[in-house]
Amino acid sequence: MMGLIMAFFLSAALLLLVPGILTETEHGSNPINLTIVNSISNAPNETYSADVVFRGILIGAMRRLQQTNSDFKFTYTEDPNYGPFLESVNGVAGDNAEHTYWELLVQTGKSGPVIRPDVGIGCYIPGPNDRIILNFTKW
Ligand code: B12
Ligand SMILES: *[C@@H]1O[C@H](CO)[C@@H](O)[C@H](O)[C@H]1NC(C)=O
Ligand SMILES: *[C@@H]1O[C@H](CO)[C@@H](O)[C@H](O)[C@H]1NC(C)=O
Ligand SMILES: *[C@@H]1O[C@H](CO)[C@@H](O)[C@H](O)[C@H]1NC(C)=O
Repeated sequence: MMGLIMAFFLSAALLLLVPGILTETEHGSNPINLTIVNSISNAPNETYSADVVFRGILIGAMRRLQQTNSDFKFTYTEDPNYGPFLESVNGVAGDNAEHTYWELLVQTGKSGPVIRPDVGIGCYIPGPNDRIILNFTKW
């Protein structure tokens, strides 16, 4: 009898929890802006909005954006130690000989400071209202 009552309360608790879990993991729950800046050519900035899933990585949002918006394209190479290295954005590629690359910067929150994450696009987990800045620059 005790066991039955316990089971009843447990399943009731689970039913209450499930919708919460589904909402949190629902795709589209974390909107971010992605701004493309070319600090070398001074081409005008481009801004896209994208969605990160709950605790999702930046490259996931970039892949989804690429699938749904034909104006946004990127390529990357796979580093054996650090994962995806962002190679080109919208046809503009970094070049070792010219010492150019795509730098990953993040303006945290609505109007917070701009940080330079110590991980790449495969590890960075955007926070709510982050503005991701892909800055084509020199090293
Ligand atoms: C030099 C260097 C760079 C140069 C590489 C230029 C070149 N062709 O030589 C440049 C300036 C391009 C660079 C960029 C970035 N880097 Co860097 N870089 C280094 C550094 C200081 C030395 C690497 C090296 O020469 N190793 C010796 C060679 C012989 O080994 P290698 O395996 O061939 O090295 C290659 C990889 O390291 C690769 N690489 C360099 N940085 C990164 C970052 C990522 C995410 C990936 C996938 C690959 C990668 O480029 C090297 C040359 O091909 C290391 C720190 C260290 N002391 O190791 C950080 C380091 C590897 N970089 C790091 C980071 C975070 C970045 C950036 C994401 C920074 C940013 N916010 O923009 C960007 C990459 C953005 C992108 N486009 O994806 C981190 C990676 C940590 C992690 N777990 O992800 C490190 C460990 C420094 C740190 N902050 O702790 N980097
Ligand atoms: C993205 O940028 C637009 C225009 O600046 C702004 O209205 C919107 O709030 C931003 N979205 C996010 C998630 O920061
Ligand atoms: C492009 O975006 C960067 C990063 O936010 C900003 O510093 C710069 O002023 C912008 N440039 C233009 C022309 O809007
Ligand atoms: C992009 O890189 C240039 C050169 O390092 C730097 O001066 C500029 O502040 C960076 N852009 C942004 C938006 O931070």
